[in-house]
Amino acid sequence: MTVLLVNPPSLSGPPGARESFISGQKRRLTPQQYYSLPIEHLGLASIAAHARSRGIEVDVVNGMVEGHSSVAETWRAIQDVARRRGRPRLIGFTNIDTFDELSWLVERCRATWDDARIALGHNFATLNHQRILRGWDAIDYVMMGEGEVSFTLLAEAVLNDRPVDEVPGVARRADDGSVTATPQTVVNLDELPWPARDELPTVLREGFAGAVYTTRGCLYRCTFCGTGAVGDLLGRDRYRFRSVEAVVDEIEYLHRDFGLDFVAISDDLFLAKHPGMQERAGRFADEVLRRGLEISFMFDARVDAIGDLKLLAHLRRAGLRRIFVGLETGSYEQLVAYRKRHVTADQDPAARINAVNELGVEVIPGTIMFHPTVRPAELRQTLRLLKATGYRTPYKLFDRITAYAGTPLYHEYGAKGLLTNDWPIGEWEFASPHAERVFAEVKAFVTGQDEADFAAAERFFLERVAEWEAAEPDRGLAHQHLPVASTTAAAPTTAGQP
Ligand code: B12
Ligand code: SF4
Repeated sequence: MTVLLVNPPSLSGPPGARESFISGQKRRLTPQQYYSLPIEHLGLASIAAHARSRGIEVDVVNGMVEGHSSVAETWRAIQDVARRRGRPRLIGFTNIDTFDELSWLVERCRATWDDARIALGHNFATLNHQRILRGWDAIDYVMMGEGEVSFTLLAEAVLNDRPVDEVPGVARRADDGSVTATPQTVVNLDELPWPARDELPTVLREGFAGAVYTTRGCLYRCTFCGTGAVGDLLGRDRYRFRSVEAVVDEIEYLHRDFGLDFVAISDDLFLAKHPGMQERAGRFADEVLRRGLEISFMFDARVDAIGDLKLLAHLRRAGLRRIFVGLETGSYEQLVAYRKRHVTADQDPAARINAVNELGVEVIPGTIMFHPTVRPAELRQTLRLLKATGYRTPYKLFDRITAYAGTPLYHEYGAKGLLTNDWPIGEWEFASPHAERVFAEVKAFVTGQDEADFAAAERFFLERVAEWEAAEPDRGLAHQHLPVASTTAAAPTTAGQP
């Protein structure tokens, strides 16, 4: 009898030439780029730790970290656990954008162990629990929001043949066929055990990063973001944080027991412009320095949170090497459309990036090059921001926005008739055939080469954009774009910018 948690493999590449997540990342990125990428599943690891602390045996099969290159391989790994541990009674799946892989695995589990209970958690499941429970009979429960307490209580109920109707945060089909959900409990993050680190040795061996979380949720509501949408669904008070001391204790433990010398802080929003969050980041640096911890780290921040260079210099002294910044787009109007107002109309994010780079801290850009109504001038401006960071991978030249089911963006595209397929991921088409052509040609150029070179891809990209401009000039749209900073070149950094 066992309890299992499963992350599907998240394959990439075209049908017929599928590759594992790890191989895909290694093909697209240099080791200098992916060393800071955290690929452990901290969510499943945290649920496993909590359940184990209550005496429940939990196994985790993470097809992504185990480097599976087919769902069949993940299925074999699940069967191996069942052979060793016994017939599973409860299987919990997680998913960001792998619903098709997950459905395939769920069908196998259901056909093999017809009395096992099958649950699904994470943002996508939370936001789409109604549709999932109505459409997929093999899935018994959708776990809403954070899973540590709810999954542990569910496991206790299932293993002891008790009813689950009192378990918090569980959506399920009621006897009359309707979907019903129990409210979630809000956990105190400092009371949770640290995540189980079963996957960390593999992650480090493959050259990726170990991670800690220090906050949950987000104060903002960008239209494309699952975190913001879940915050809205479950209540606006979902932004919470751990104490700085507890976080540094955990990092110290990872450094001591796993030899970790770099840690990715995997919060959606480690640093916000709110004075309390700026002060907390300063205390974090104080604590790392006070303990003399020889560790470097990165975190995610918004553009509006990286204005205080004194604070960033202090964090740099404590070990800050990279900041992931969701720049999104060079168009101010588009930032407003995404509800991502991290600059005012007269501010240039490139100026902030340059200032951060000059401190010796790399900026890893989150950019969205293409969306349904993108215009040539926006493509140029987004490229300018991308280049200001100094981060070079040609794959960034054909990023396109994803309309995750359940997000405001998905509903907006649906209402505007832009979706060509609405499940499991919202697929959309371009308003202009020129945009479609630029996107397709740049993608074919980059993916058609074994070792794609950024400079060549950039030239190709700009030539295609120029052709589009010649065929369909932008008239009167210049005001749309963010102003150009006086310095736009990326400063060299000490960490060996790729
Ligand atoms: C690290 C990370 C990654 C890593 C590892 C992913 C992973 N498997 O966790 C990598 C780099 C691989 C990655 C890739 C992607 N990511 Co990512 N990632 C993150 C990040 C920054 C941290 C994750 C984390 O550690 N969270 C902390 C842990 C404790 O929380 P958690 O994982 O959410 O789990 C809790 C609950 O969700 C829930 N839960 C989760 N699963 C389950 C399952 C069960 C059974 C139960 C009961 C509960 C449950 O309980 C957990 C404990 O409370 C998050 C942002 C964030 N802060 O969450 C984005 C985030 C999850 N990623 C996101 C995206 C979009 C992606 C990509 C699609 C990006 C891309 N275009 O390629 C890919 C998809 C990869 C894949 N197929 O899995 C989005 C998802 C948006 C959405 N609609 O849900 C997020 C939220 C960022 C954002 N704000 O937009 N990502
Ligand atoms: S600031 Fe980041 S995490 Fe928060 S809603 Fe926007 S994209 Fe999502």
